[in-house]
Amino acid sequence: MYTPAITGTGVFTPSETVTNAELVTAFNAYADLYNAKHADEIAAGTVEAKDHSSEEFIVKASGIEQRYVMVKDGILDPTVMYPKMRQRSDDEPSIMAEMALKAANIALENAGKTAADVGAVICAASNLERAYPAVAIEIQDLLGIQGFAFDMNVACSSATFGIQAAADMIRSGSIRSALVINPEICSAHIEWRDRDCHFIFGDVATATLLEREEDAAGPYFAVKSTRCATSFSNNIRNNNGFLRRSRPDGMKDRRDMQFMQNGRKVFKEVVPMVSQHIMDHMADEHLGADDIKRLWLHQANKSMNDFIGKKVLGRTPEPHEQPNILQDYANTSSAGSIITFAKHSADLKDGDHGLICSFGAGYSVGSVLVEKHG
Ligand code: CO8
Repeated sequence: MYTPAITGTGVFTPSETVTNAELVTAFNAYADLYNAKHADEIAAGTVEAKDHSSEEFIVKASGIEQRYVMVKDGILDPTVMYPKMRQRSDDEPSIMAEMALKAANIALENAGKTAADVGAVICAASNLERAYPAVAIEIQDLLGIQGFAFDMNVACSSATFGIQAAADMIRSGSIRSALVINPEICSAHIEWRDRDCHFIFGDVATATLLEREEDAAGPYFAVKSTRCATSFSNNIRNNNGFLRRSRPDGMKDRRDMQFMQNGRKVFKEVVPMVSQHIMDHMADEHLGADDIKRLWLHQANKSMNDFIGKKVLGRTPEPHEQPNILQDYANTSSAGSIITFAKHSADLKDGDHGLICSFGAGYSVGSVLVEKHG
């Protein structure tokens, strides 16, 4: 048995941002157009008028101040309200592979390694731009990596489930190393025309290089153990899929083809589930709250993280003990906890323990307990 270690991480941040102010202006213009168009039905009570969104609500309810997006064109146009992406030919890199490549190269450089040192690629994300061939195999090809690659999807928990898969393979000796990559284009999946969720998501790609501990070329985080759990819930759901054309209303622009959630229920049900999951994981490793130097939590909602941190540590965490990046990035689905880890882990000292935890649709929750070396 070998000890797996996180030896490098990379974050690719898109160049375009959408601020809350821009978002709310566009949404309110869209709502006004919609209400004018449906004035008669609204007056007759057969159609519900759309209320305005507000910056104050967004910051108070979520902690989000802005988000990065791959393509801004269209998102803020009240007659469009989705990112207008260019059609790519089958002979050029897909957009997910392109952003994955950027994150992967940063992770490799960060670890002092090259593609020749990598044995497998896992593309783990909440949305994959096609069914096949696997995006992971395209990334493998573009990087020139030997071995194998596959895609996996556990929504917001894709990164930690991917890390568990890679860590288990390294531990058993079936591979020496793997890149777990999380390219998330949430902007193409959310419903920008729904004020309940139009502010939630952003785009990014993260990459995590896992190797055998003895192969690390610099400081690293040994993966002490991982823990994954799922429990079925319809509270975060998307009904798009390959059966869509075969349904009675075919390709109609139906609301349930984009991200849907019952946010209040998610909040109430997921916070205790995640807190217990982390506490059980720590107890099994004989670690108390004082033994954990840092929590790198999934970045969906600031209050959610505040509740989880307080429950797990038994006190209000200091900001450096449980850093957030959602104010800048919004919810980037599976990538959120990895961005936080990548940006807020270099200062940990030899022997310090920390825990990465993601959670979301499924429901799903995954935790990775790490120990700093070097
Ligand atoms: N502006 C002004 N008012 C608003 C707005 C807005 N934009 N939106 C809602 N309101 C109103 C509501 O209508 C409501 O009005 P009323 O009281 O009259 O009914 C009032 O404000 C309060 O609304 P909520 O109860 O919904 O407000 P909350 O305080 O609960 O906050 C949140 C809403 C932020 C959604 C919160 O519930 C939350 O964060 N919940 C957890 C969500 C979460 O973590 N979800 C995980 C999803 S991510 C995931 O799992 C990955 C899925 C796959 C990835 C998809 C990629 C795109």
